[in-house]
Amino acid sequence: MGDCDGDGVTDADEINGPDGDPATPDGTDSNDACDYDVADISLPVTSTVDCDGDGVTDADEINGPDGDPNTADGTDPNDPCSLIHQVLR
Ligand SMILES: [Ca+2]
Ligand SMILES: [Ca+2]
Ligand SMILES: [Ca+2]
Ligand SMILES: [Ca+2]
Repeated sequence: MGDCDGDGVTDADEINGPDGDPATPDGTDSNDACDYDVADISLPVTSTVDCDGDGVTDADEINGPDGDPNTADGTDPNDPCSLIHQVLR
């Protein structure tokens, strides 16, 4: 399973979209690290983009402090007001 843009969503999931059908326009761009469905992320994010411009990379926002995108310790990569707040713990 490739993830060409490193946004944590496999190319297949990006192209097929939530309904698994590549013929419907619900997919995301498998070559755009800022275009993805947060719910479809299954791999650690490896891109270095900061899509919402809050100064925290999408990788840090989605992976969270434990580096695992499957745990709910990350922040919203599309919300510039949602930052990593591990210092508050
Ligand atoms: Ca991807
Ligand atoms: Ca993408
Ligand atoms: Ca960010
Ligand atoms: Ca954010």
